[in-house]
Amino acid sequence: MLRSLALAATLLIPAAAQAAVVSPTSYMYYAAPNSSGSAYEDDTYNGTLGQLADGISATTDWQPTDGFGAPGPNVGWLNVNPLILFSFDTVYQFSELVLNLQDGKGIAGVGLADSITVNGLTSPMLTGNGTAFSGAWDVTMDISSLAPTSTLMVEVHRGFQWTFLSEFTFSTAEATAEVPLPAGLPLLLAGLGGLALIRRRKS
Ligand SMILES: [Ca+2]
Ligand SMILES: [Ca+2]
Repeated sequence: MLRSLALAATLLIPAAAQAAVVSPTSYMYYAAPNSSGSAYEDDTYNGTLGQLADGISATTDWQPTDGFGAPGPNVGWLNVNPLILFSFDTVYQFSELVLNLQDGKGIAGVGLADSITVNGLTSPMLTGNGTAFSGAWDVTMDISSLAPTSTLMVEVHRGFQWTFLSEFTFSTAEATAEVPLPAGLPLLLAGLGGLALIRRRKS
């Protein structure tokens, strides 16, 4: 019976151990975007969620989408490090942060950040997307060494006057919230029942 239990448990583990994207339930600014006299705002932010966690990343240079007052996907900060607190529905063991930002090579003062700090953990220097000016860029940061938490304080260390960000995507090592016990329990019981039946037939 112990071996059957171990086998059933093994069969269940792959479904419970897959990495998963978790969305924050809210975020707030400790360093607000530049909204005075510019259009580079968090256009859908309602005090809880907005453009930084809506699943939409910028795919081009910011100028056609955000320039001249257009409500594009980017949120811009001028001469300050973006500082944002993200909150989640429960405690997670996070594994990865993917940040979409503009690598503008300093054109019009817009450029890649130097590094990112998450709950005190600082990334290596960001290297950007080569020598050509091509706008949007995803950078991936390993945050698997952080202690399990339900809040992440993110500081983006600016490299130029303007820092343009469009999306934060957080992943967890284990999809604990995706496999609730009521869904897993019947599977376990069915597995144990089937194994017991096989054993009975063999003997
Ligand atoms: Ca977005
Ligand atoms: Ca915007």
